[in-house]
Amino acid sequence: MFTPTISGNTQTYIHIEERHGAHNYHPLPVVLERGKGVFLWDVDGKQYFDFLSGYSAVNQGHCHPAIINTLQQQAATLTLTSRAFHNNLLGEYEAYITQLFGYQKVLPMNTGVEGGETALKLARRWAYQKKGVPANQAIIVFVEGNFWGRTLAAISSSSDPSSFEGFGPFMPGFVSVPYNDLVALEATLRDPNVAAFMFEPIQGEAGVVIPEEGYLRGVRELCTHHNVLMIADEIQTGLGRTGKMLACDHEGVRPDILILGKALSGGTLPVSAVLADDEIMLTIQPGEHGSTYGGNPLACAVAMRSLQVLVSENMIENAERQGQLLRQLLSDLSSPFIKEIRGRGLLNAIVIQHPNPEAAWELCLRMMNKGLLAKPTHGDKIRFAPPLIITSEQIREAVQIIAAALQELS
Ligand code: IF1
Repeated sequence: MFTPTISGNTQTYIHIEERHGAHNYHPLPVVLERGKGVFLWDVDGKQYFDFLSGYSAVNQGHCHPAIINTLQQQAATLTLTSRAFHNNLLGEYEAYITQLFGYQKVLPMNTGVEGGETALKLARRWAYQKKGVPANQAIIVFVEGNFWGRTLAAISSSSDPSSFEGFGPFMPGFVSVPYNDLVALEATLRDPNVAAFMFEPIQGEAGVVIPEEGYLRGVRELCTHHNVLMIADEIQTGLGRTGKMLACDHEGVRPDILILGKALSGGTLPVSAVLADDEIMLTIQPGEHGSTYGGNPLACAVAMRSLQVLVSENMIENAERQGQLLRQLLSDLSSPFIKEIRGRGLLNAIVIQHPNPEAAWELCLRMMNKGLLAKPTHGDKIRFAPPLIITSEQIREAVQIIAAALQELS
């Protein structure tokens, strides 16, 4: 097994974490202390390409100057009022984001999983108040291979034992169908108690699983036909990551409930948002949902700026262009260790084929050694998702690092 050279400095930081922190992660042995654009630097001053982008939370690049400037200005002015009182930025932000995405209302939350929980509460309320589902009988349909967070509801819908094993009992009223299977979905949606179908337009954690052309349109048609809410979890695929503002835009479908997160703050603080029209959103009345930080003025200011720079700096078009270049250059390597290259925009993954089951991890260690950070998902897949500001020259340089690391795989 390849063991990378790790400085004493790096080891010191890692040991402190080992001693005092929960062991709920297994990070690469790198300790980062600075980020700018597509680059990160570790505590020894070594530079890396960031090919994970905080799992798509840093689409705008690390420490984007305009976003940081807004963060600093607002942080020195007013950060939190709670929703017990109004603040001067919430309405402006709500108007901006609802007009940008074409929905009547937004419910601001913080983490992505809170956005998912909020969407499901709205779907259940709508089912009881509008669809006429009997009390406490609402069904939510998910897909196998989903990932939308770590809460008890989120893991109750998971098909991945590492997410749910040992955390039971689980949330009732959740069923799953295979991803990318409209026949199975149609059969399930016939149940009159189904409130909603929640899914990712491209499955991120599952390893950038892209459904067949027409799947999104098929989901839209089936949900409309069966009076079931279509909930799109665009927390990872949204905000330019796949080369469109939303992954749903690749097939021109409009979900009934849209969930955003991650890059909504440009990687500065947790900001999520749930967008829907009045028929759904107004099924929750005052005092029935919320959070301490949801809609705080700091988050509102940063989210508006993060959305503005995505558009004004043409990051979405760049993601499409650079993603095509990245996949082409990876394909041109014709590496015997790459079984598949897949992606949309700058949400990409390679599937590794190698006798050593740890090959993907070893490749990530070798890329780290050469100045590029990426992480395997589900064993043999490596996600390549750099910030959307990356240039063609940087893509070429990064692929050279990937090629050199692949060469070293025995
Ligand atoms: C971790 C994974 C990615 C998400 C989608 C909701 C959420 C996520 C599509 C919840 C969060 C994060 C969680 C993070 C690593 C990362 C991740 F590997 F865990 F699965 F991206 F694929 N919907 N994904 O991807 O958002 O509550 O985290 O803000 O370390 O657990 P959150």
